[in-house]
Amino acid sequence: MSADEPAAASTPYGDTQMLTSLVRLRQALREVALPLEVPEVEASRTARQEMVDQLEDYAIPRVMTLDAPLLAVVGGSTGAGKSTLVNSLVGHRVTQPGLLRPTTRSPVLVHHPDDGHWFGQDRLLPDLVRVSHATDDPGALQLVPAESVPQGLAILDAPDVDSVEERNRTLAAQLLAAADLWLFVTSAARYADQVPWDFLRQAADRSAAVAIVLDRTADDAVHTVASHLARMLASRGLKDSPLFVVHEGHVSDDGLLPADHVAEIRGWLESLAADAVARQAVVTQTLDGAIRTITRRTYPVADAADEQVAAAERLATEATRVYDEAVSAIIDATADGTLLRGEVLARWQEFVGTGELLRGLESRVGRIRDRLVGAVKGKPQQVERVSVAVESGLEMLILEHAEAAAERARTAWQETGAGRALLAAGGDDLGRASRDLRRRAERSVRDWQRDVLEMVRVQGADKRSTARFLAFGVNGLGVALMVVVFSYSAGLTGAEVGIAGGSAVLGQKLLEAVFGDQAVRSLAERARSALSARVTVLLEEERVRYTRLVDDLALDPGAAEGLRQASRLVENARYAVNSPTRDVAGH
Ligand SMILES: Nc1nc2c(ncn2[C@@H]2O[C@H](COP(=O)(O)OP(=O)(O)O)[C@@H](O)[C@H]2O)c(=O)[nH]1
Ligand SMILES: [Mg+2]
Repeated sequence: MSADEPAAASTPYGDTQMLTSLVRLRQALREVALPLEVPEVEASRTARQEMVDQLEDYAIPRVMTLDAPLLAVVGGSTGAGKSTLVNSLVGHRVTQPGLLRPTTRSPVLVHHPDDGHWFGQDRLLPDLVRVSHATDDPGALQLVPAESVPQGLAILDAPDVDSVEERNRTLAAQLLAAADLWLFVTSAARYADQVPWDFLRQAADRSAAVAIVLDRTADDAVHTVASHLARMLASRGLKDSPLFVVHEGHVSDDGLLPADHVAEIRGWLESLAADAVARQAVVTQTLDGAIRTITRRTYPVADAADEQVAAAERLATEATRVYDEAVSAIIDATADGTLLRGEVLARWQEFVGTGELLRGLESRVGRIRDRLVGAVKGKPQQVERVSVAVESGLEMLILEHAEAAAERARTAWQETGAGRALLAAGGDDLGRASRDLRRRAERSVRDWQRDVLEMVRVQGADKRSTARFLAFGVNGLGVALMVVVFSYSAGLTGAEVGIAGGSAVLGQKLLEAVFGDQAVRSLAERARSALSARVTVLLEEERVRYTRLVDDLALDPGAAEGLRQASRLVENARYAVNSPTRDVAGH
């Protein structure tokens, strides 16, 4: 036996370029976030996890310790004879055979006593706790030293690939992904089953070294089954895999088959263990295949990461669009005369009076002014009523639009799985305006009214004592300015004067009489943009309830490219390893 020959020392796989690039790839895979429920995301998550697992369980520790013993993992269907085969190869019972099974059982790894240090916790399969006795813990790996196992080779009895227990199936897959060599056991009864072939197809895809064991097959069926099986293997890319037949035999009370039934396969394993070059070839084939497959599989995961970023952007854009529209709709409605109806108009008319005041408005400004003064005088509580009507009119307008926007944003998000999941996670009823919006809108509208009064006050600083200013007062001029703002874009002038428009024009004339045309235009402009700003802020807080859900995902738009880059570095390292310009010693 030559197991401790330093074969790996001369293997280019052992160089640091490969190791560092694999570690970096694992990191990049871990960093890719796939939180949004877009179509097919579950498959991407699974793929990513499988790759991380295989890097941690196998590829990285394998590259670090290339001269570790070859690990043969015995896999296959329930009752195929795996455990009996392992016991028979070892020569005594090391693993529990039988059809009556506990729901889970920790896998058993049998190795030569001198090889024990290769299988510590920090090596292959680091998440399986090493134990020295049989347990029912599927998170444990039982290590069994046995003199009869050749140095340089270890055998692992894996759970059934088709176990009724999902945990067992997952563990079987994890263990096979960490194998240097698959010893895949099947039987006459099971060799055509779908599940084992799904596994074998994966092995073929990643060029894992596979040996097939046809077990528990009656002598008279061996020829037919073996030739059929060989054809199936050939057509599935496994024609180079050796096929061993273990004839159905009497199982001893110790659970062992007669030694000669397993002699051929035992001899093959021993010669592999003894031949450092052949053993290294098996390890390298499987390792290289695993690494090649992982690099290839990172690209769809990177695409999935891009898709996450795109989906997040679509959701945020959708919510933003809905709320932008709501802001525009509110701002339009505050300027197109919409607000000069109902309550606001009625209160305003009470304040300024109507009818005869409107008649001849254009031609007799001076006289109207006098009459207005007369009409306004002594009615301070009516100014207050206009102000209250404006306040509730604006609030209602804002609430209605916020309510409709919330509903529309929810409807838009409901259309995709990603949106639905975010809405569900969002907890609060996002389809409604937020509960404190009414309170915030109230405050905001009052603040705006204060803004307007302040503008009037500042504008009138040098006119405080004029008769006109005094006649209307800051409050009276303030509501007039609000009314002017509400008709701002309506173009309600001259010949088109209706009742609402006429009232607005009246407000405008009133202001002009005090401040002059130019000043009124600028006041109206400023009052209007102050209102727009406040509405924008209010609705922004409503929108953020949606976009925060997306922002909280903290998706990194560069993650996908980072992953592709990491994958390319591994490919480069593989190329360097496999490059024909490199001699055997890896120089
Ligand atoms: N007669 C006979 N029984 C076998 C043979 N191999 C396995 N068995 C029995 O089949 C059952 C299942 O075998 P086991 O090794 O536990 O299969 P596993 O599920 O693949 O591990 C056990 O009761 C074994 O004793 C064989 O070659 N001949
Ligand atoms: Mg078993």
